[in-house]
This record gives sequence, C-alpha cells and structure tokens, in this order.
Amino acid sequence: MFRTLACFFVASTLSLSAQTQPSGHDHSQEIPGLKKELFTGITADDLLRPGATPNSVKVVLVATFNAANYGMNFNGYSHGKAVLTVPVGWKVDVTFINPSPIPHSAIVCEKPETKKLQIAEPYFEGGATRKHIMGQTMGKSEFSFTPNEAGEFALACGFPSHAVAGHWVALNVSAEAKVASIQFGDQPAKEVK
Ligand SMILES: [Cu+2]
Repeated sequence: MFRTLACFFVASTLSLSAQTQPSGHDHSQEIPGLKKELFTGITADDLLRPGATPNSVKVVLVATFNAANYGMNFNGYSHGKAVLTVPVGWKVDVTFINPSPIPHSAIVCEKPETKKLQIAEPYFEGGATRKHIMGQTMGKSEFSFTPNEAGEFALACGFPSHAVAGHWVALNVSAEAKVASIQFGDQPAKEVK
C-alpha cells in the first residue's frame, strides 16, 4: 500500500514534467514483467463486445495493458477516457485480466466513487472481482452483473488509491440507448455489434 502510494506520487510528478516536455515520455511502451500470454490478441475494442445472448455485452478489462498512466489503465485507457454505454437491464459479463505482479482488481461503482481511496462494495450485485480491495496478480477472473438503474458509473480498479489515480473507465447505463456503444477519447461513439 505504502509502496503503491509512493509510486503514485512519483508518477504524478513525472506526469507534470511530461506535460511540459511532450516528447519526453512514451506512453505506448510496455511495462516490464508482464505475463503477456494472458492478453495476447486483446485490444481496446475488447472493452465492449456483443454478448453471447441477446441484451448482453462482453467486457474484457486488461489492467496494465501498457505503460499509460504508469500501468494503471484498462486496455490502455484511464481517467474515464473510454466510455462504455449499455442499455439499462442488459447483462454485463466481465473478464478481468491482470498480467502484472502489481495487484489490481475491478469493481462497478458510481462515478463519484472513483475519487475515493477505497471503494467498499459494487453498486450492482455481483459487480466486482473477489476480494477487490486486496486485488489479484498474474491472473484472470470473471464476474457478471445486470445494471437495473440508469446513471453514470465506472468500472474501476478496487485496489486502494488506484481509482483516484485514474485506474477506471466510464460506464454509462442508459434508459434511452437501444444498443451498446463505446467512445474512445474525443472520437465519436461507435455502436457495438
Ligand atoms: Cu489498479
């Protein structure tokens, strides 16, 4: 925990200097020590795919996908910069993969909860990896939940201090949407089919 926090503060300092020297830091590089076979072939598009059954989606979250945000990303995205939109009542099947020796986890929470150091429990029943506060390393796990309420949520890392450091993607549960869609950064949202 202390090491993680220390790491985060160093990362914040580095991030500030990177902003003043845009050419100085390459976010596309990989973090060493990853068990790469755990996520071979997985891309950012795997954050949201059609599910195996109607009215469901498949979400693959890879923690430490690359070096962006010092590894505290899902499939390369952090700070809610990938936005998953799912119609209310659809089932969300999540595969969580952490190829790194640093613990991470995944939990569905209300968007403002990402500002907290610790997220107590998933907002929707079943919506977290086991022992999300402890996290898990070098492995894969699955969970499912069905959001029965519209609103702005997040799929966040539940390891203490990671969400507040940006380790989360946004999840909008929509009463209006008829299909699932995903938006990366400033790009237009695209339907998932
Ligand atoms: Cu994390």
